This record gives sequence, C-alpha cells and structure tokens, in this order.
Amino acid sequence: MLKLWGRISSCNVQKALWAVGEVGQPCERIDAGGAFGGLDSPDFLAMNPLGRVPVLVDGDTVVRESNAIVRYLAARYGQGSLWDADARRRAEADAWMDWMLASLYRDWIDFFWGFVRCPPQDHDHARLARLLAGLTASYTRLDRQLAERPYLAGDNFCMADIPAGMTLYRYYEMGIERPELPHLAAWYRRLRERPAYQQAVMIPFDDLKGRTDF
Ligand SMILES: N[C@@H](CCC(=O)N[C@@H](CS)C(=O)NCC(=O)O)C(=O)O
Repeated sequence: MLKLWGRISSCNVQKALWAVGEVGQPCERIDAGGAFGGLDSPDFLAMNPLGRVPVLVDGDTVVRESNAIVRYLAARYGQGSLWDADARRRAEADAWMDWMLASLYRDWIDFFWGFVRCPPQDHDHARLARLLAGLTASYTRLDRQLAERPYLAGDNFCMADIPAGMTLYRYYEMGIERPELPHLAAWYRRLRERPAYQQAVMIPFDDLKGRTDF
C-alpha cells in the first residue's frame, strides 16, 4: 500500500493526495509537519533531506516534491487517464505544471501567507495588493486557456489540472474580491465534482488562520 507523509492542511500534501485519489490506489496518510512535527527526525530526513512534506513511499521507492509525486503517480498508475503516453501531448501537461510552480504558485502562496496566515493587524496592504494583481494575471491567463478547452491540457482531465486546480478552493474561499473569470469558474465547478478533489482539497483552513509558526 502507498504511504503518504504529511498533514492534510498542507496544500502540497493535498495535491499529492488528490493524485492518489484519482489513480484509485489504496494509501495510508501519516500526519507529519505543522503541529504534528517530526520533519527533523533522522527517519524522516532519510526520506526527504529537505525536511518537508509531502513524501510518498511506494514499496522501495521514495518520492518527494509534490509535482514530482503527481507525475510519479500519473506515470505509474495513471496511464491513459492522468498520464498521456504520447510525449508530444504530455509536453503540454508538463508545461502547465511547471508554469504553476514558477508563476501562479509564487503569488498564490505568498498571498495566502500574507492574508490568511498572517494576523490581520500585521497585514502589509501594499504588498498584498501587488501579490493579488499577480495572482489575477495568472488566473486570467488560465481563463483564456480554458475558454478553448474544458481542461488545461485538452479535452480530458489529466495531471496538468492538479497543481493549478489545487489552488482554486482557497482562492474562492479566502473571502477576497475576485474578477469575473467565467471559464476559470466553470473549470473549478468541474473539479469540485470529482470525489478525489472533494476529499483531498476541499478542506477548510481555519486552523491555519493567524498561524505563521510552521
Ligand atoms: N516544493 C515542495 C514544498 C514542500 C513544502 O514546503 N511543504 C510544507 C507544507 S505545504 C512543509 O513541509 N512545511 C513544514 C511543516 O508543515 O511543518 C513541494 O512541492 O512538495
């Protein structure tokens, strides 16, 4: 059975857990990180020298980094669903996954920390406005892409949808003003119908509010 290390409140754990659900593999999730701690123990550092969750263990194979875990699960268990065997088509999915980490995620995670995790009295409003502008630009880019296709890399849901799709639950639930982005909203509605998304990503984040200690 797969083992996934990491607290469910971690967005990167959610990404990995969503992919696990999509490939339908049995998996034991072990709480680690945050209030659970344990990331600096020798056993954990032997799995991930960076001391971060998620970590996936599949028999003798240990995989760290959430996008690498999504790709591993897709390649090993998601042939024809999450993973496209055609390298030319798969390149499109890969491009969206890398763009998520390099662009969308940077503004998204900094905004989430600055707005949700940072206590309201310490908010840096000018910085938050800059981050939100960047986030809006990224979601507008996604909206344009999704005007032409129902899923990020084409007609079908695949691994490309997982990293960027993970960000949407918190984006829509943070209580901020959002521009009208109809194609992004339609994609989010489609993702919300997936049982694996409901179980792994639609997790209230009240326990993270005002917490900057992990
Ligand atoms: N690039 C890594 C980032 C991993 C990361 O920063 N994980 C956070 C949780 S989202 C963590 O381990 N934080 C320490 C903690 O939870 O105690 C990935 O995508 O997996």
